[in-house]
Amino acid sequence: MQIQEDEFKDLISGYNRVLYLCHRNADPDAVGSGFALREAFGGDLAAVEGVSRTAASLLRAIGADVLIDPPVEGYDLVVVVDTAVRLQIGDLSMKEYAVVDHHQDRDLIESALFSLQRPADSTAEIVWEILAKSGIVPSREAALALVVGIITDTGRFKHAHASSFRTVAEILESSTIEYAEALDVLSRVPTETSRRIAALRAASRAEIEWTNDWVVVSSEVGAFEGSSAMTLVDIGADVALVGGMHGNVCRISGRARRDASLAGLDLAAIMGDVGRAHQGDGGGHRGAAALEATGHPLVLLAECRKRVLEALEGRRPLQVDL
Ligand SMILES: [Mn+2]
Repeated sequence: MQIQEDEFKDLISGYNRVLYLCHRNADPDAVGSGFALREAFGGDLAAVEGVSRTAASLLRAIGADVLIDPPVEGYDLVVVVDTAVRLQIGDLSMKEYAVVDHHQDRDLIESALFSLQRPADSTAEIVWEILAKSGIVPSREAALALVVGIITDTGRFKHAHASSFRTVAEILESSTIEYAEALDVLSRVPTETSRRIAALRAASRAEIEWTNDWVVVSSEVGAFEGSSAMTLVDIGADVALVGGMHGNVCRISGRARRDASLAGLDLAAIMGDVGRAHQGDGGGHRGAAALEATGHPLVLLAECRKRVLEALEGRRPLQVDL
């Protein structure tokens, strides 16, 4: 059952013990959204396997903790936050769960008790709407967490739509936090040498293919596929695909310039198809998506690259007059 923001409060009040569960390697959008919901409606906050470095920095700033992999049986309801694909929560089996999310995949919501899923730049934006419609004014910690979630999920507003700016303005107006405090949380993230090296390796090993209009780059690294792909787009790729092995699992992250998405490329669909064809799954957004599957990164990268080139073939970058 798909619900609206103003229905969440009534539904959630019907459950005693609620767990807000974030995806694996939870990011600030997941953790911030889960934290604000827990504060507003009660319950516990948890993540699968752990949280990202940026999310850990946010948790320190707001003085909060998350449970890692708690047993879900003790809860009356699990609310899966910022997660659209079952793979992202591992092999957790949940009987009764709800979903609050901004991705476009339908995997998890199909058997959810209720779901609030709509396209938005971040889950934090949806959570803000839930709080507003429920007449709840969040604490400064929750306000800070939501703003940090919006900043990170929009790539520091690089991919933001008007509603993200509007939501941040509303949060700042209704709380005592300053925008600079949110930036402080993010700048506390150490500039990891390993992340920079991964990006440089991705660039030096890159396979570059291009047509008249599009440059598609793929590369293999040992870690930080997502930020490495982002770097490749920053330095000139229209689409970047970066893969690596994590144990027995191959993970591939894709990033695309807005032009490529506007021309019709849907990385979420491609990652989903290629992932499922190799005993895995994938998804995300049109311009930023990932898959986890079985196979050699070079094989899966080649398949993704082929699909990307097919999707872009004959399509020209749109001239958008804004
Ligand atoms: Mn998100």
